[in-house]
Amino acid sequence: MARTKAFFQWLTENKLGFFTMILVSFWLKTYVIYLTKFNLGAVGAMQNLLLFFNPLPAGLLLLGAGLFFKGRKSYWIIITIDLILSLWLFANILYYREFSNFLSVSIIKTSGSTSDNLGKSIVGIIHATDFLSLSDVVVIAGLLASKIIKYDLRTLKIKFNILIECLAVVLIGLNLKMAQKDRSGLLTRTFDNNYIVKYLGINEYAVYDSFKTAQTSAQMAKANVSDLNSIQKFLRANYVKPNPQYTGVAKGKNVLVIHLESFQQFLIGYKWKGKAVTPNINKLYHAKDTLSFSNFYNQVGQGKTSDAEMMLENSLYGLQSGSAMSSYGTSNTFESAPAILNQKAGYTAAVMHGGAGSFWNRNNAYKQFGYQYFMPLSYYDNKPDYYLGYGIKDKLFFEQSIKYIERLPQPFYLKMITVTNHYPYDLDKKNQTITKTDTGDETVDGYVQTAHYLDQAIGEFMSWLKKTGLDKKTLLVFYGDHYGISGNHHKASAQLLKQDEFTDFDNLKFQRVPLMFHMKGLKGGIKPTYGGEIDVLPTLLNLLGINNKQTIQFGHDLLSKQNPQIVPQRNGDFITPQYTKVSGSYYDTETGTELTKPTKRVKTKLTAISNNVTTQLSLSDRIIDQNLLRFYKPKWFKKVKVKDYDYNKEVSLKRLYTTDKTSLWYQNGKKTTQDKFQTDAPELKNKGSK
Ligand code: GP9
Ligand code: MN
Repeated sequence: MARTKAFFQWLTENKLGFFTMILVSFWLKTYVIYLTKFNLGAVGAMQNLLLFFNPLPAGLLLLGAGLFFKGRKSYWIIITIDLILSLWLFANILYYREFSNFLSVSIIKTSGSTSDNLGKSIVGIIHATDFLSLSDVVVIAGLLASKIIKYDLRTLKIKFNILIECLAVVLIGLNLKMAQKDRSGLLTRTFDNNYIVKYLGINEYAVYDSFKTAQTSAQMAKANVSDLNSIQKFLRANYVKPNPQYTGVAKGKNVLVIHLESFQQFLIGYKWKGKAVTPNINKLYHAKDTLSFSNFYNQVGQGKTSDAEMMLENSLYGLQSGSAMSSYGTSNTFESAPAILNQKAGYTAAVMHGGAGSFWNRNNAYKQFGYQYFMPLSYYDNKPDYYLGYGIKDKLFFEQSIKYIERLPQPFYLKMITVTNHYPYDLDKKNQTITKTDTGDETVDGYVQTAHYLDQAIGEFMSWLKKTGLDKKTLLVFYGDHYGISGNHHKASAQLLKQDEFTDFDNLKFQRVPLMFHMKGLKGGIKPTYGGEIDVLPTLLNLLGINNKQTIQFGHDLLSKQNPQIVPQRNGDFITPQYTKVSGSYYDTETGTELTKPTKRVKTKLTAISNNVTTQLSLSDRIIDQNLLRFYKPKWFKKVKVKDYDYNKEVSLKRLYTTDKTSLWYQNGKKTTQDKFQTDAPELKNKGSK
């Protein structure tokens, strides 16, 4: 009893007691808000520990700054700091509720153009419990004003205050170290703001974000229109005419892009224990009305999926480090496929993805790309058994997407991002219909299993397209975004390919991914042209008959006879039909032998290709780093305005569900086509599906 009393006295009459009270309440309140107001997805002991721990070091550092002041001032400065931190928390709770993402400096800066949406959505979404974020400030300030907490006017030793700040810095360092151990590339690859908050905390996120924004604006301030002019000069000099035989063959068709997660080319035709791993995709690859590419490479860097998306829809490269979509997607100007198709040919553009909308900053970047609809995880029914790894399992994803696809006005440009075939390739038992490979490398052996599952999902979706007749009106584009088996598995990769060894050269060849254009009546065939993700947009635009001469794109029509067939990799390596560069060494592409003593003539050629590759990469980087497309104002293209887009589910679905005579639903006699979708997904067994 006496002890409790003494403790209470210490809290209310001692400056350190007061500091401890405010620090602990800030810490615990932040933790409770993490758990209840955000969807940070902490899994495992380490992530949960860091989630609990991370408000403490920042609180200690920031609130501790108030200890340097004297007398009553010190108390009120600490309370003010707490208030600022709490308001930041409060603002994020509201923003998160709507956007599943955290506020960033660029959002706040561009709020002039987004304020309509922000304001509209924030009114009416405040919950009473949101005020928990401010409650401790109010209570403690009240206790102080009503003299229940008494001022302790003694001054703390400066050495002691410095010690507290040092301790905070050490704890922040420790936190960062543990976080990076659990998630390598946390700060450099910029996947998702949720990750930064989960691992490091909401205040550290603010610092990180401000730092990134300052870096970006410094780069942008330097740029002017002449920077763009010199790039345009390079692009004009390297322009090749698209193949006229294919110009407009898919004019007016829907475009349905299917993102095959982590899908490598070697899977096509691959058999395990006598069973084809991807029979449906194999069939598509060989179909007479499919244009397939056998030497098509992924060109992604650290931004993985997001780099693939950046290249496919903008014909701009990803960045040397981090993800362009994450770092620049919120504020940069783009001239992307969805906007081009919308403006030039009246397409409605949509993306469907059964994963978090904030991942790779999609929910912001897609607006700059000009997507009218973005349906992320929140649009999907997510029962406990439906989700795996990064999102809804593919079969369930397709099944649940039907109700949205059939309501899209036609022609549409739709991208569907699958996710089940993602590292670590762990598939739940009931979905396993092929055995794992037996290399003994755990991260490799599940790959055929998830790829097989993805293939089945594609098969189910294809039959729906056929049954509804949508296949006749649609150009399907399939692509693999990047490798599934990284370069750290040489031994297992050799075993999979039944090779004696697996060299760095083999690994570069392993970067091939499928690219297929499939459409009823398309003059197909398997083309050996060397190309990469950067080339998809120019190829697509030619098929759709959209003039592409004025655009700022680094790729070339893959069907063009004059295609230069130089495929840059993000690290400066390259592949051409003749020569390959891997980690600085040159090889003969056909034989794989290293060119140890190239002739002078060959050397000159290699240098020229190398220079072309590095020039392309650095010019593309400049466009993104310095936001150069803001200076690009061709007559035919209107700059995309973020405020024209709203991905709020209710608002979007209301818009989608207004009767549109061009929609599949309308053409099906205003009836759903859901019954035409059949799936063997075990999760839906009791739902009456086959
Ligand atoms: C997540 C998914 C995965 O939404 O697209 O991205 P990745 O890890 O493949 O880059
Ligand atoms: Mn991916």
